[in-house]
Amino acid sequence: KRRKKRYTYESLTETAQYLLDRVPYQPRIGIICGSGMGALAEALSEPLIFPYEKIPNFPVSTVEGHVGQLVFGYLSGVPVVCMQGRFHYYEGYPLWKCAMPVRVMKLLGVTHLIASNAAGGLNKTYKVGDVMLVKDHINMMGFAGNNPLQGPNDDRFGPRFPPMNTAYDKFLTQKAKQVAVEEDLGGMVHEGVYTCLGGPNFETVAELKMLGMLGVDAVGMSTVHEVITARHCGMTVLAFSLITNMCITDYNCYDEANHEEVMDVGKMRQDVLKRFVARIVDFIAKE
Ligand code: R1P
Repeated sequence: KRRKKRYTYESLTETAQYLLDRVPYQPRIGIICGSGMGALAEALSEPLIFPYEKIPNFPVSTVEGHVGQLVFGYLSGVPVVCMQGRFHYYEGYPLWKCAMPVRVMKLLGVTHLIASNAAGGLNKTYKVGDVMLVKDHINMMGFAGNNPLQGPNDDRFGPRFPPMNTAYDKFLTQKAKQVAVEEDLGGMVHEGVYTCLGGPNFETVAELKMLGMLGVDAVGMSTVHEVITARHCGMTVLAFSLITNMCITDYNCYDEANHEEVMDVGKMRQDVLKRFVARIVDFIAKE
């Protein structure tokens, strides 16, 4: 049997319905856990867990540090759904497939997306363990014509040509910054520009120098396609990067980026991030 090329509105509705038939409420907020940050989902009370392989039409996670399950539950008393494991382009999935859970969230009733990621700090003022609230992104893969919205547009999700200048909700980002400072996250809180590269290799020195010149503050391999998809279907977005390593832009430095370090920093910061996300959820619910 040939696999369907793309998800349709109908097939994603089927996926959402499968979940709604098994969860006695509609989640309001969707949370995506970055590498090593899966513990964010452990903060949910009364968790209902769905491994991706059990959910109709869902891809499966193949990366270490991404468990691969949807967790429904309550955070700060608010019904939420958490992706404990996301999909990356380098796993072999096209961008529209990587971002499909966002559309499922929309069909579940989610209005706000909180996307987290582990990223390399390019801005020299950043330190490992810092949090960067994403104020904007540069869609490098989009420059080359690779975009999750590529292909026929279904107006039931959103318009053919969605604007992106207001992708990251300014009000929510300011609030999150305030919360991060109040919670004394233990590191510094920044606002900056994120970019997503295809991966899976980490960047060369020349690539990082170029990105720095373009105004990029943190580099990763996710989030951008999720945010584009979320904004396309009218969701309010907050995104943050945990700086898990500093980008090496010096040819005389022989340190090397590695995924273990990325996950370790995620784990190290998991408790503060849990509190941080719980407070943001509380704020959104009361907004
Ligand atoms: C590299 O260590 C991995 O960590 C980041 C990068 O994108 C890459 O997948 O993961 P998340 O963006 O999923 O947090």
